[in-house]
Amino acid sequence: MSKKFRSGFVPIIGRPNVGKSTLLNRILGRKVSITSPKPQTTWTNVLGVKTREDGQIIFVDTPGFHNPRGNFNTHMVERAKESLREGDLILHLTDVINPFSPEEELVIREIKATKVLSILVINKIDLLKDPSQSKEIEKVFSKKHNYNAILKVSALKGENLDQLEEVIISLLPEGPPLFPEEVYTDQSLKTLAREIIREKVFHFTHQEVPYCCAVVVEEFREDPSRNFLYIQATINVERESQKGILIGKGGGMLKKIGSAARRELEELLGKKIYLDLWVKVQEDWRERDYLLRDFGLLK
Ligand SMILES: Nc1nc2c(ncn2[C@@H]2O[C@H](COP(=O)(O)OP(=O)(O)OP(=O)(O)O)[C@@H](O)[C@H]2O)c(=O)[nH]1
Ligand SMILES: [Mg+2]
Repeated sequence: MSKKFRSGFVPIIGRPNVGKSTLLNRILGRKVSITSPKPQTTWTNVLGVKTREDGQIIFVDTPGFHNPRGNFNTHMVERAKESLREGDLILHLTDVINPFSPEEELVIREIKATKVLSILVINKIDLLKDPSQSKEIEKVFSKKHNYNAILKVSALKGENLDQLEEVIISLLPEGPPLFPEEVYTDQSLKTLAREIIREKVFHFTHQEVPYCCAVVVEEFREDPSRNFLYIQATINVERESQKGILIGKGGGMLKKIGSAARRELEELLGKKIYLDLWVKVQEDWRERDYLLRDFGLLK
């Protein structure tokens, strides 16, 4: 007898920087969500759909869970909470670097409040010299919450991810696919372009600067006859001083960001791209909801 098809929403939740976006990309085998060594890289929920013979997992990558200060961060954490309420199964991602941080308590409190099934995923096991070190993490977490499963993985190296997929499928409800087989995200190419530019801003700038850069793609025009894409984007910063840093000496910084983003987008989209980047000051945009809406960071 053939097995029944299973499907459902699976939010990936965890404190900043534990590897949520890396995990999603690795499972899907393509980049849908940007990553960086800096915390709070993901700003909005990103859907990633994995369709298999026996089921469809609709992952929701979320902004890192933290105690928010300020308007924009409050919205970010709210998006993560929303995804939990809509989930059929929660992946709580932690890592071996800082598993006992107070932010974990915030995550566990939210998971408990939903009463939804949950899996604890301990990531970055490639960093452990002695694999038994993760036993202590397992012990502590299993006392805090009654997880339906606990798994150790390396999202970066792809370790144990097949097993994780099997466990996820087994815990999803029976149901039909919710997306056509060929769909792997709900994100438009225009939004992907915005995110890749933002990733390069995270890569090349430091301290508070990457957190003050809202990228808006103003034009996204295809020329099918020449297999060519014209993208014009603005990086909105909060202060004149940040504008100076982003443009850099002789425009050097903006050039670095632009060419790294263009190269990656050309690879991802398989097209030649002309990327036209601008920088603009929008004072305190993080505090103003109307600007967050304009920038596509708030519904
Ligand atoms: N060594 C190691 N590093 C990892 C692993 N998974 C992710 N990383 C690294 O951890 C850092 C953070 O990864 P992200 O995927 O951006 O983390 P995130 O949880 O999405 O972070 P936020 O979006 O900021 O909440 C990056 O430098 C990744 O390369 C892993 O399994 N092993
Ligand atoms: Mg992320």
